[in-house]
Amino acid sequence: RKMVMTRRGALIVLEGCDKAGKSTQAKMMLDSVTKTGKGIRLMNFPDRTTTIGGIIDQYLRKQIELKDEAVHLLFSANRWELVPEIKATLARGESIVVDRYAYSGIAFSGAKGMDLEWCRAPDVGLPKPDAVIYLNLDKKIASQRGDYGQERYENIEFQEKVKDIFWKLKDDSYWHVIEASRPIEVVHQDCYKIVLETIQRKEHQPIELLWK
Ligand code: 2DT
Ligand code: MG
Repeated sequence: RKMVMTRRGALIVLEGCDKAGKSTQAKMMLDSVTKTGKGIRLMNFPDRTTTIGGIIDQYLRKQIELKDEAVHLLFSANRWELVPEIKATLARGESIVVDRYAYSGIAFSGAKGMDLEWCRAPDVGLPKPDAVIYLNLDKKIASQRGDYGQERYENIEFQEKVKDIFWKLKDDSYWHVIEASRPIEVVHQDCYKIVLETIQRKEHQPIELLWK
C-alpha cells in the first residue's frame, strides 16, 4: 500500500537593509513561482494590519513613543500572532516568502545598543525559515538609490549598525548572501534558483524551530 505524502510549502525569508530590494524581489518571486503552478504567497513583518501591527505602525511613523524593550516585544508578538497562519499555509502545500523576520527584530533593536541575547529570546521557537536570502547592498550604492524615507530608522548611520548585526546573525547552514547591487533581473534569477531548490528539498521535511 502506497502512502501519499502531502508536500508542505517552504518558508523563505528575505532580509537586508533598506533599499536592498526586498519588496521588489518578493513580488517578482510571487510571479515566477506562481507561473510554475506551485502555491506561494507573500507576508511581511511588521504586519501593520493587526492590532499590534497598528501600534508598531504608529511608532515607526513617529506618532507615538515607546520604550525600546516594549516595542521590541511588540515586533516579536506580531510574528507570534501570525504563527498559526504560517503553519496552516505551509501545511496545505503553499510556500511563503516573508519580507523581514526575527533577524530584522534583533538587528534593528541591537543597532540601538540593546543586548543581542535579550533581543533574540522572544523569537526562539518561531517556525525556522527553510532559507534566508540576505540581499547585500554596499552603503555607497544604497545612498545612490535616493533618499531614505521619513520613518524611524531610515538613515545611513543607523542602517550601517543594522548591517553589522545582520552579519553577526548570518548562519551559513541556511543563509544565502546575494549581491543586490546587480540588475534586478539578475538578482531575481539567483533568488529564484534558491527558492525552487528549497521548496523541493524541504517538501517532506518537518518545519524546524528557530534557535532551538
Ligand atoms: P518595513 O519598512 O519593512 O515596513 O519595516 N523592524 C522590523 C524592527 O525594528 N523590528 C522587527 O522585528 C521588524 C520585522 C525595520 C519597518 C521598520 O521596522 C524595523 C524597518
Ligand atoms: Mg521601510
